[in-house]
Amino acid sequence: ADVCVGGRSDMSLEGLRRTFREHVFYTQGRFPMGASRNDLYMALAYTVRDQLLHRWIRTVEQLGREDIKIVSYLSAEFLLGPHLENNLINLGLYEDVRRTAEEEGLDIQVLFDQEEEPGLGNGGLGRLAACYLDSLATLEIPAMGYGIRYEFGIFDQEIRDGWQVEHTDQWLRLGNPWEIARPEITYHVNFGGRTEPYEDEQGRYRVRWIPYRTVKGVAYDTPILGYRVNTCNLLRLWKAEAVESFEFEAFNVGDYYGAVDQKIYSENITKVLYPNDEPIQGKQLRLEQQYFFVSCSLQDMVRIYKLLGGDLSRFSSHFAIQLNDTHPAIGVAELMRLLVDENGMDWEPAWEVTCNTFGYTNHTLLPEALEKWPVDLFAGLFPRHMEIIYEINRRFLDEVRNRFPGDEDRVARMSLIDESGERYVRMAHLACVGSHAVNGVAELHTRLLKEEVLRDFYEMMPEKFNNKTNGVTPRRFVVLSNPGLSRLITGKIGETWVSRPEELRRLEKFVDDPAFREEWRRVKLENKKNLARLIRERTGIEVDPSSMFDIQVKRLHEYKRQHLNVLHIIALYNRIKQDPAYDVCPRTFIFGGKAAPGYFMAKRIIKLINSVADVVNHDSDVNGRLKVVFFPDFNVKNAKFIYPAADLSEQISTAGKEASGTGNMKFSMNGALTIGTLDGANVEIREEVGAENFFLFGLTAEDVTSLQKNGYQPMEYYRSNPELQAVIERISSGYFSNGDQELFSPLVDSLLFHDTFMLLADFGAYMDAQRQVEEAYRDQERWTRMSILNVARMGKFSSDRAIREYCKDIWKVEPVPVTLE
Ligand code: DL6
Repeated sequence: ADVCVGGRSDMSLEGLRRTFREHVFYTQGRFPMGASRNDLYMALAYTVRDQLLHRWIRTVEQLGREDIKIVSYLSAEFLLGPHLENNLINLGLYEDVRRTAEEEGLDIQVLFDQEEEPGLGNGGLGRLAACYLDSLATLEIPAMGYGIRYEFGIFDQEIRDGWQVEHTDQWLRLGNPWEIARPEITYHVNFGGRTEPYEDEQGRYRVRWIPYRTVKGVAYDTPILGYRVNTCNLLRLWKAEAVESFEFEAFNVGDYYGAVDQKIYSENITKVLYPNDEPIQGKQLRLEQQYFFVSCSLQDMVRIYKLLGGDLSRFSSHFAIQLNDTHPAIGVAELMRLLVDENGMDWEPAWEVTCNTFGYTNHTLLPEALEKWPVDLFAGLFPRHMEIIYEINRRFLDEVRNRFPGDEDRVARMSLIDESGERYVRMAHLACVGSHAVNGVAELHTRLLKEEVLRDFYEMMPEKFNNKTNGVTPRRFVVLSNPGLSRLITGKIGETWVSRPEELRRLEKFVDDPAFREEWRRVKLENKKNLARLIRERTGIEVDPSSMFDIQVKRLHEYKRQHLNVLHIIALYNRIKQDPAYDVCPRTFIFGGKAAPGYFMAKRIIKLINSVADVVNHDSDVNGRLKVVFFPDFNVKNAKFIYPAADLSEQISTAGKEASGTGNMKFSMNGALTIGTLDGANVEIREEVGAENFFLFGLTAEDVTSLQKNGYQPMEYYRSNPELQAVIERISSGYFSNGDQELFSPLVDSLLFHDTFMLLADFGAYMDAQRQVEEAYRDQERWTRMSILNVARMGKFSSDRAIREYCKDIWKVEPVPVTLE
């Protein structure tokens, strides 16, 4: 502690000012006058990081106790978003630093804008991991996140001529002040080659792996501070590098270019984040990424545990490892390899340790997203793991046969190897078998997992299954994003709601207070003006902040049905064209989200949105009453302007397809009302906020299944609904594509002849629900009331609640408060 007093951990304003100046000079090498915006941002980031390090070191000391259990969150994605503002809030320094910066003539917002976001995730799954890190630290749970330090995160999206254009995300270009490289923490990760049996000193049968190639993983650590606590956990991301000895070997025999090739090949492993929503089956590099980070992480845990003098047979009492989807599921085989091959344990105790250590969270029901790897590819890269998986499978299928004698169909369905055609390793089955807990991410999703996707597993081991409805952090998504609303709430009920959002319920008693409602609307209007400004800057489109902001931001996917939203817009447009005096409620439709670069239909939906925008926004009959905007490059950084500005949140996926959704929670926490289907967490949001404060429409998951079974005919819906016909006709006539009838024909054909996601079946109900939205919005007093009740009743969806449930039911861990002295 002495080192820190009066040093860079001095939290007084004078101390912070001094540290900042020192960083401008000594870290960035600038006189204040010559400092660029980036220099100033870096200096402020280092000043804040100094505060974190102090807490971090104290936290790590706690982690070094053998009697403490640590959560290890293994995730191929962490979609963190910018750190600076969040850390200032969590430290309680935001206001002081903002004011001090102002006194120094600096606009802190400009410095926030300077920060490159670490976009190390695709969407919901990666952002969930980031919310969970925030909550783990806030709840003072000793925890580590383990993942991949992608050199290029999720691509930057530009909209050019209405189409998505992808650009490499060079987030590390100007340096990353939040990470600390740990070149001394490295592990070797092997690939390929063969295995060889041998006898150990005790004469026991053993296997060794003789790999073909080896890559080195280097640790990069990022501190994750909790809200107003001293706990500062660790996010450890791995970067792949060449193993020096290999390079030198090649170099010494004169093969200089061979040596360089080897280096490039090794570094490729952590080069780029793969998009989801694209088939990944053949992508060897993706499988290498998964094994690479899992192996480094498990080796790290084993090293830490041994350092503490732990006995590996008790490994699961020190580490609870959560598999964030199946991406790290190979960890089950890798931990077995480390315990059995590398540490001489026998199979049975090693298996017990493994199962007690792992928990598995499933995040998708879509069959195409369930990972499976061709056996040849898998065995070629991981010959030893393949053997281990065969052995796990052999023992597991014996159990299945014991429990269900004569049921060979079931055995084939449950096998870790899919042998129905080309042979595949089923990663979800490996994760289920090797974990003591399996969870879905919303009640409906967990139920469907039990009834459908993992039904056989549920029947055999029901005790493993449980639900953990997702949550989001109110720090980033309310306090940071919506300071106006946060001030208003705190003014009424005090600030404890930030860490105990169930207290938001106390807002309910102000719901009929006209002055409070007035203030509520004023805050929303300010947020809408801010977003309107940003929209003008980014797209050149002028929007009216007094119109209803109807927003759908999320990854582009057919099951999320952005195109259903477009059908509604075109229907309203048609009504205006038919009767320019039609009394439409003025609305601004805002879309945002990235499409996987190889996802043809999703990219065409973006083009359709922009094409409809071009026509609607410039039509004099519409006269500005409807506006359509595609907000480019939706990410965590600009999300903070979007959620707080929404009046209406579009959560319109086909029932049974969205595992949970988390955007739905972020909108509602910021006072938007939801129009949505009974899908994912929408079901629970509606239960919480009250059916009367939620615009429900559409088929249920059961309806979807039975329609599918009975032969769904989209044409029937088309024929019986003239308004729908007119909408489709508008598109296929080339009206939105300068007469080009081909441009959108793949979309139209897919709707009319397949309509896998049942837009046509839901169109009528969606139009009706939108009419109710319009009616409610016209009565601003009623709308405000509904909005307040949404915020007041969203406490359940804090990630703190979700993490408390994981701690109690799955990880069996307790808070360990950290003191600074
Ligand atoms: O659980 C987080 C998030 C859910 O909210 C979304 O509903 C779900 O689609 C998403 N799943 C994925 C699956 N990717 N893979 N594999 O991103 O998880």
